[in-house]
Amino acid sequence: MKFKKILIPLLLIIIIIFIFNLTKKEEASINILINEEDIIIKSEYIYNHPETVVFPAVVRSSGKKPEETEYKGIEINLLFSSLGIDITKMKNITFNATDGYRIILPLEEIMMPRNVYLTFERDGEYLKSKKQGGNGPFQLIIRKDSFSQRWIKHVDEIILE
Ligand SMILES: Nc1nc2c(c(=O)[nH]1)N[C@H]1C(S)=C(S)[C@@H](COP(=O)(O)O)O[C@H]1N2
Ligand SMILES: [Mo]
Repeated sequence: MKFKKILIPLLLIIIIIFIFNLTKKEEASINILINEEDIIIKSEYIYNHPETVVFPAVVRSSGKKPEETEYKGIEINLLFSSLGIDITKMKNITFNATDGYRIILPLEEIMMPRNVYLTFERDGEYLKSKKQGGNGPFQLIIRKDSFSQRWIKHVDEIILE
């Protein structure tokens, strides 16, 4: 009988924790690796960065019609320069995602103005994580590449070499 009494409150607590975990905005961060050095960039730094911009993009997702959207993010080379990272000495930049997806971009492509963006908002809403069914919390968008194979979702690590 005593067991029954605690069972219901216990179940309620479990359900509340479960819902809380599904809806809370995750404290996302991105790791930047340069010559063994590991720099952790908190999401707030990117969200509040003075260089963030909103730009139009056409999203092509498998099994769906192309969608005209607006993304908000920061041009990746401006992010690097604001962190005091000189990328001109690098050759390739690797972007890793939490699902194991990876793309490597040559420096020339990164240096192209208004091309490669690290984004965190789509149509005014924060990008949801993979767990929450979204493309975020961070997605790389290459504007001059209309095919979206390289629009890497869930980016969590950038390796400069
Ligand atoms: N992290 C991650 N990003 C990714 C992918 C992926 O599997 N994982 N697939 C790519 C491919 S092949 C395409 S076409 C676009 C859109 O993928 P979707 O059709 O799954 O939305 O995301 C790209 N970015
Ligand atoms: Mo694809």
